[in-house]
Amino acid sequence: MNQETLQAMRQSVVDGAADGAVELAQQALREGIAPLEAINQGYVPGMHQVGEQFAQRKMFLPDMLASAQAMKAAMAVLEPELKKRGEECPFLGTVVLGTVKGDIHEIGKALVGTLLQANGFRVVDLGVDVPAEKFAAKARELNASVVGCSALLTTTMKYQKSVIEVLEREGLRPRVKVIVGGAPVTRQWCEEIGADGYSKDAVSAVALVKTLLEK
Ligand code: B1M
Repeated sequence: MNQETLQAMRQSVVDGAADGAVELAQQALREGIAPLEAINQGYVPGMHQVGEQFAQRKMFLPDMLASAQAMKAAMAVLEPELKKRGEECPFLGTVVLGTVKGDIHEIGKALVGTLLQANGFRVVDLGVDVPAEKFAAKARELNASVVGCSALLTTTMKYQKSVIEVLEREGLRPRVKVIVGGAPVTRQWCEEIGADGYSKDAVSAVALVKTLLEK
C-alpha cells in the first residue's frame, strides 16, 4: 500500500475523522489491499500518536474518544473481510476474551478476537469491564480452551491476576490456558501472575494460542 494512503489513515485517526477513516478503509478493500496491513500500518500508528499526544497534554479525553471512534469505524469495514478467512479454517477451539474489570479499552482486544476468529477459533467476546467471575463462568459454560484477558491501564492489570485466581478457585485452571496482553503488560508480568502466555500484539496472539493448544 502506498505511504500516502497509510499516512492518510493515520491522520484520520489522529483527527478523529470517522467518515474519512471509513472511506479510506473502503478504498483499501476496493484496491485489494490486505485489511491487516491497513489496520497495523495505517490506523494503529494513528492510535499510538494519539496516546503520545494525550500523555503530553496536547490532546484531551474527548479527542481521544473521537479518535477511538474513527478507528472503530474503519475496523467495522475491515473486520468482516478478515473474519471471512476463518470460515475456511478447521475449528481449533473456543476462546473466551474480554477486557478486565475497570477497563473500557476495547480496540486491541477486538483485533485479537478478530484474528483468532480468522484463524479458526470460536471467539466469545465478553466486552469490556468484565469481572473475573464472568470470565470463569463463560469458560465453564462453553468448555473453553483459552481465556484471554486484555488490560490497557497499569491500574487494571491486577485484574488479570484475579481472573487466574478465580479460575483456580473454581477448579478450571488445569484445562483452561490463560493469555494476557495490552499495552502495559509484559512477559515478566505474565510470569509473575502465572499466566500461560503473553503476546505484544494481535498477530502474535494467534501464534501463541496455537502453540499453547499444541502442548
Ligand atoms: Co485510554 N489510556 N484512557 N482511552 N487510551 C491509554 C491506554 C494511555 C496509555 C494513554 C496515555 O496516557 N498515553 C493511558 C494509560 C496510562 C497507564 O495506565 N499507564 C490511558 C488513560 C490514562 C485513560 C483514562 C484513565 C483517561 C482518563 O479518563 N483520564 C481512561 C480510562 C478509562 C477506563 O478504561 N476505565 C481512558 C479512556 C480512553 C478512551 C475511552 C477515550 C479510549 C478507548 C476507547 C475504546 O477502546 N473504545 C482510549 C484510548 C483510545 C487510548 C489509547 C490512545 C489507544 C488505545 C488503543 O485502542 N490502541 C491508549 C494509548 C496507547 O495505547 N498507546 C490509551 C490501539 C490498539 C490496536 O492497541 O489496545 O495496545 P492496543 O492493543 C494491541 C496490543 O496491546 C495487544 O494487541 C493489540 C493489537 O495489536 N493486545 C493484546 C491488547 N490486548 C490484548 C490481549 C491479548 C493479547 C494481546 O491476549 C488476551
